[in-house]
Amino acid sequence: MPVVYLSIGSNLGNRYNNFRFGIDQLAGLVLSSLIKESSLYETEPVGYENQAWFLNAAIKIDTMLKPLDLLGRIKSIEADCGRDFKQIRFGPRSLDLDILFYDDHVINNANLVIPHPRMHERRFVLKPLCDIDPTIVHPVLKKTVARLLEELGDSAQKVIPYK
Ligand code: PH2
Ligand code: MG
Ligand code: MG
Repeated sequence: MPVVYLSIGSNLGNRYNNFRFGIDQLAGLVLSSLIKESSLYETEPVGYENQAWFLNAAIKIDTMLKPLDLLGRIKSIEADCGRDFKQIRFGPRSLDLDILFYDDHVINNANLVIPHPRMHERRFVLKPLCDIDPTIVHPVLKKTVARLLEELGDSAQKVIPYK
């Protein structure tokens, strides 16, 4: 079965409850099963700084859903969590579920780009992903996620274990 890694984030409303909701919904997806969850992190906002810190984690699932079907399911989970899709880019969100990798597929669709185009610049994505498996290889950059995390060096972006 295809293996998919996702990033999950929330910085609006009850972050922890939104977060649990997202994971429970992913765990209940048809034709899919949840394989692994990373630890949970509090992370400094990236891209648009004037907003609350996020809770972030990564998860690994396997699924028979095709990428665009999975995307459709994810969008409805986000909507069910009260996500307002008209909000500013990189701004506050109750629940954000992003597909990072879908096996080693490279997809450049108007609605879906995989691997996620900014994941390799984001400590809040790479750190949790490395908890799950540091040896995953990025199919475009041809580097492990551990290597990508290392290459971020000590750039800002605070990522702190959640109590
Ligand atoms: N998501 C964004 C923009 N910035 N910053 C952090 N720390 N965590 C996120 O999940 C995040 C972000 C857009 O989806
Ligand atoms: Mg998203
Ligand atoms: Mg996102």
